[in-house]
Amino acid sequence: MSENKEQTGLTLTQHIRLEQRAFASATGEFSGLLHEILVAGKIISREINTAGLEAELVLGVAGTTNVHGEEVQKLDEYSNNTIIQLLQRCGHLAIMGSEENEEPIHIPEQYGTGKYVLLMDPLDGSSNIDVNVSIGTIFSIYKKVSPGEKGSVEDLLQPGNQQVAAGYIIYGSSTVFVYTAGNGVHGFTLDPSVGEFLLSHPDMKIPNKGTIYSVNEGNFNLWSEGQKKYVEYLRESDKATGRPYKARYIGSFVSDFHRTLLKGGIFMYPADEKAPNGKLRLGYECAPMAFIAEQAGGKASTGKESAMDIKADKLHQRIPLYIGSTEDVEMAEKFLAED
Ligand code: P6P
Repeated sequence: MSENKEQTGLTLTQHIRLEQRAFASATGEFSGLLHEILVAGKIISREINTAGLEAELVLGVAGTTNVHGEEVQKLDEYSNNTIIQLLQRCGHLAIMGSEENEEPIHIPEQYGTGKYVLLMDPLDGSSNIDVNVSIGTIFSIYKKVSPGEKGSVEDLLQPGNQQVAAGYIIYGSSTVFVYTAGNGVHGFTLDPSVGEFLLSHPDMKIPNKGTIYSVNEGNFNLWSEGQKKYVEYLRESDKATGRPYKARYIGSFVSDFHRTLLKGGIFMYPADEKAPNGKLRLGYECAPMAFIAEQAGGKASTGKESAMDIKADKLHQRIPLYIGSTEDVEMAEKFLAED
């Protein structure tokens, strides 16, 4: 669908329908699937935005830990359950994978299955909930590739370059839904007074080069020599290349990525001595954001190869991640090639 500025204010539902017509066999399944995700986003947004008022109900930890040994926050569970319940019933999915569930999530018989599969991080950055830092939902959609009606884990281990759509919902000063269906990246801001996501960021593009770097420098001593040299390079003064870069790190991937998408620069979660594959998960964090970054004219890499070409061996596989402006990611790869 060709973008024009007059479409600002277009609803997300209308945009999805136009996208589907422009690229997919117009079966309505794709629109129906994305519609359920936007409904989940509205419900989670409402819950998060009242969290402060009902602190004893929704803030704080749920007293359990997830597959990664991380404390599960009550809003984590709420978000995960909301998306699972809505998406299982939509009839367009054959199987789901979630950060909060060790095993794949199958679709109960009574709902029927469809030709898509979904991977999600229901509430990324949830350790920031109690300090009112923006957090987000990340999703990735593939076509089912396994034989038969029911999906299998194989459907959830496809390389990112097979995605048909990906997006995130950032719950911050406003709730913004950003997605791509392979035809550019588009952002929609929730107008709570009418309960609609309205087009606010048509055809988003990452600047080819930025002046911001985003990484947890607390891990500096655990990094490879190439990683250390790259960050030291960014800190040097050189007007011609816009250095020293500004350091910005929120510690909430969706927020750090959203800023990188809008302003350019680079976000990194490198491998280190503690985490030889980095921290972020390929299926529901790195691959969807890589799809968005590439569709916005940017790049996503493990530091050695495109993050979009990696085929996962297991559902919760981690990879090192360098994502953002193409020139910045390529500069990082040059330094890492020295390792
Ligand atoms: P660190 C949040 O817990 C998260 O999964 C991402 O949202 C974020 O980018 C990363 O971890 C932060 O990790 O080690 O810097 O605290």
